[in-house]
Amino acid sequence: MLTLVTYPPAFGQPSGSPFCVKALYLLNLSGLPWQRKDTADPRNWPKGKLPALWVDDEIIGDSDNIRTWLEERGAHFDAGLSDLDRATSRAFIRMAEEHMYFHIVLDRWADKAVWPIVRDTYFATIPAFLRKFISRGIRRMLLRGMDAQGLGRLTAGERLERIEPDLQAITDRLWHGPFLFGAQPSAADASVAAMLGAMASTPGGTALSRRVSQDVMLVDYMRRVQAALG
Ligand SMILES: N[C@@H](CCC(=O)N[C@@H](CS)C(=O)NCC(=O)O)C(=O)O
Repeated sequence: MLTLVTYPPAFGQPSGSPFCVKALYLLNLSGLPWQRKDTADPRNWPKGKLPALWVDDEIIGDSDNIRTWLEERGAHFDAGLSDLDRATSRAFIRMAEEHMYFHIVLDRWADKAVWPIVRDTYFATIPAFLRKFISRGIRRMLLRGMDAQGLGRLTAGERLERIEPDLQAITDRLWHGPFLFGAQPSAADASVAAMLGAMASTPGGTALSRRVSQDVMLVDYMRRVQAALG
């Protein structure tokens, strides 16, 4: 049996981590039977991150490696896509995971009004009297990383302007079909819908969560992916 090690559900999403949601969507798309094991502590898993796929005595870390592992065993996530669409799909996945994702991180970890809600959800298993102390160092390190990456230096307004073309690119594709690359869900939907779901569900009513959750086209799309792969 395949076991997906994942962060627990949060904010109405199947997991607090969009990468875990992506892995869960890919597993459902593969058609293989699997089960989940929830943990809030990533330290003992590959690279200290989640998701991970646990298969007998093998542990595959990283959602990209999980995708490759499933494909090597027969999963066809991009069945029916042309070479051109497969190339575009790759770029959409990178856009989602290497750009959109960091907007979610900043929305959740940098916003002073949102952070206490996120902290009490992500670190719920740590006793309340220790939670602030333990999470403070983790938050400081993460925000330092975002500052070095660059997006952390933008104001919330500048971030919203920066993300808008990504959301437009997704919407442009959705004018042409129910999923990003046609009538059936494919690998890009797993990544993109997971990131959109996380954006929309960030608590505290941030500008980004409002932008995504009030966009009828994106909301309908997330519902379709959830119905097909969730
Ligand atoms: N490239 C990885 C990214 C996974 C990732 O960044 N996971 C985050 C949660 S969204 C994590 O576990 N972070 C824990 C940490 O950095 O300490 C993937 O695709 O699986």
